[in-house]
Amino acid sequence: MSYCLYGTPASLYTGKARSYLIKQRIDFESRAVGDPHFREDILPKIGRWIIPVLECPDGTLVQDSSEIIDYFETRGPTRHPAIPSTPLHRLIGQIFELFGGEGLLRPAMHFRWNFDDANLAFLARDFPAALAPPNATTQERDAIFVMASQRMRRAMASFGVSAETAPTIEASYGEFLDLFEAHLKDTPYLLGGRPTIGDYGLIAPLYAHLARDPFPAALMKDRAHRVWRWVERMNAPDLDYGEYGGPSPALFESDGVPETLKQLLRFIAKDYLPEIEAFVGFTNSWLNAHPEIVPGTNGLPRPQDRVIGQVEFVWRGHPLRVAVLPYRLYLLQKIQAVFDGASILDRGRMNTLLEETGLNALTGLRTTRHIVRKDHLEVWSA
Ligand SMILES: N[C@@H](CCC(=O)N[C@@H](CS)C(=O)NCC(=O)O)C(=O)O
Repeated sequence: MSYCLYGTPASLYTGKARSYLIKQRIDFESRAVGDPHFREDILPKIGRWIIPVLECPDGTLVQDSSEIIDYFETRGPTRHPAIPSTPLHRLIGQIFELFGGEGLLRPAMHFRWNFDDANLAFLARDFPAALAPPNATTQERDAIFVMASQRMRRAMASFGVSAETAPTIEASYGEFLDLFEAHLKDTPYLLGGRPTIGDYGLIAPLYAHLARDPFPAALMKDRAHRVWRWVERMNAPDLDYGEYGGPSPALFESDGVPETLKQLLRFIAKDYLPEIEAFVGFTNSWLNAHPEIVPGTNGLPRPQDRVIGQVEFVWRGHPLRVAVLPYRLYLLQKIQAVFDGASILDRGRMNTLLEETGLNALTGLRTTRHIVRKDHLEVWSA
C-alpha cells in the first residue's frame, strides 16, 4: 500500500505537502476529501476539518504540511534532504517556511477571491469537484461552493484583505515577484540546486492560488516567468533545472547567501516582521490574562478552534486588524530552535545576517509559553 494524501487541488497547504512528496519520489496517491473513508474514519481522529492529512501504509495519520515534511526528514535519508545541514541555510529555510505559508496569505486570498470576472467560473467548478461526493447533484455542488466561498471570503477579511488594502497588497506582491524573479536568474531553487524547506513554504501560496487560479496565473506568467517555472519545477519529480545548464543538487557553497536572497529577506522584514511582532505581543498579553490554561489544551472553549483573538498593527501604512493564529508561533519557534541549537560562532553569523537584513528581532520575539502539536492540534505547553 502506498501513502495517501487527503487534500484538494486548490488547497494551499496540500500543495506544500504534495510538492514535497513528488520531489522525494515517495509513492503516494492523492485522495479526495469527499471520500467516505476520510469523512468517517480519518476526520474523527484528526478532531477538526483540516487538510492536508497523510495516511501512512501502517495507518499512522499525519496532519499538517510541516509535520508531513518532518515525518520523512526525521526518518531520512530522503532523496533531496529538505533541511539544510549548514546554519545560515537552515535558518533561512525556516524563515521562508513561515513567510511562505503564512506571510503571503493576503495576496493569495486577494487574487483568488477579488477577481470574480476571471476566477469565479473556474472556482465554482473546481471547489465542488474536490469537495463534493462524486454522485452529488448540481444543486448540491452549487450549495457546497456557496458555503466554501463564503467561509474563505471571511477568512480573507480576517487576514487583513479589504478594498482599502487591496492596492497595497497588489504592489507588495508585485515587489515580491520581482525580487524572487531576480533571485531565480542564477539558481533554480531558493538555496541552490535542490528544493529545501523554504521552497516548500513558498510553494504553498504560489502554487494553488497564485499560479493556478486564472487571474493571478496570467499575472505571474506575464510578470515573473522564472517564478512560474519554479512553481512548475516544484511539482516535477526530477530537479527540472535544464535551463540552468544542469547544475548540481548542491546548495550555495560555504553556506553562502547571495545578495538577491538578502533582498528577499529584507522584503520579509518590511512586509511580515511587524505582523509577527504584533502576534507575539498579543499572545503574551493573552497568556498573561489566562494563567489558568491547562497544558496540552488550546486555552479556548472548543479544542478545534485555531484563532485566539484579533490584534491591530500597522502594515505598510494601513491599520490592520487580523486574526491571531498560534500555528504561526509554532513555525516561528522552528526558526528560533535553529538559532538556539547553533554554536556561539554560528549564532554570531546568524545575527550578522539577520541584522544586515532587518530581521534581527526574529530570534528574540518569544511567547511565554510554547505552542506544541499534540493529537493533530496546536496546544500550549506548561
Ligand atoms: N497548518 C496547517 C494548515 C492547514 C489549513 O489551514 N488547511 C486549509 C486548507 S488549505 C483548511 O483545511 N482549512 C479548513 C477551513 O478553514 O475550513 C497545515 O499546514 O497543514
